[in-house]
Amino acid sequence: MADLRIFSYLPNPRVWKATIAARFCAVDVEIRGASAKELRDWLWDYDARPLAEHELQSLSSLARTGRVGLTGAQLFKTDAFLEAQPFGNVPAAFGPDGTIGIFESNSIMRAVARLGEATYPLYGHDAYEASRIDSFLDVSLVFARDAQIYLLALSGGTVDVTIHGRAKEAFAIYASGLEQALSSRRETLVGNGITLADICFAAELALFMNEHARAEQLKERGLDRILYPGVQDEYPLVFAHFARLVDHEHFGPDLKPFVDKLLSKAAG
Ligand SMILES: N[C@@H](CCC(=O)N[C@@H](CS)C(=O)NCC(=O)O)C(=O)O
Repeated sequence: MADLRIFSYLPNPRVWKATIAARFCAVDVEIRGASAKELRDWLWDYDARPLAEHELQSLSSLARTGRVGLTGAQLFKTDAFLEAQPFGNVPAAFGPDGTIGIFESNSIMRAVARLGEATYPLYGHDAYEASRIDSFLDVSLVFARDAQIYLLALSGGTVDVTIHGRAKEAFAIYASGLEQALSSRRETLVGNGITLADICFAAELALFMNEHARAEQLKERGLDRILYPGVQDEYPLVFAHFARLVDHEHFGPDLKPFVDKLLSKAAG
């Protein structure tokens, strides 16, 4: 049995926070899921699985309306799922027997680091380093909130100047802080090795690169690209760090194909 099971729509950079961490510290993580569209016909449960046509009818009492990302969709979330996952979101992680639910991708990644701490110190060497890592995870979540609103609006075709402006400001604050943190010739955000702070950063920036696939829509609405072609010169250390991480053997399997695909859209 895996150390941790994660259920999510796939591919999802938030899930990669955990799978990248798992490669560093040799934790066995099982991933279950399918595309966001297909998850509408899945049972949302520790034992998540696709539902057969006849089950979709008989389980209609479980149908709950999605609110974030899957807005308005009827999702079949069991009572046990909601007991373990009170906010009902994915990625949703579970301990081995499914009773303990862990939610929020940063916390799921922390669970992996704690389970594998004897193998690799992804969560720092002491209370001070761990807390500095938490500082980066907290600011990442603040950025991620505005980024999520922006990306969902882009995918739903509802982006406007206010949503765009908030995301632009959030990115500027996030990237400036990271640029500052990397400025004294540091190769990682905390201490001397890769930690959860770097993994979270790489996954969040990869997720934000979904903007590259929406350039046409932004143009139509007279909005600029937040990740415009010159953004690398504005935050050179941030983008150099990102490039290093994407090429890393434990990040590459998840991030490289995804990032390369989005970069080719940006160029096209
Ligand atoms: N901050 C959360 C975001 C999770 C989230 O918002 N998930 C959305 C999809 S993007 C969801 O599961 N929605 C299900 C619903 O609305 O019922 C994380 O990092 O895990």
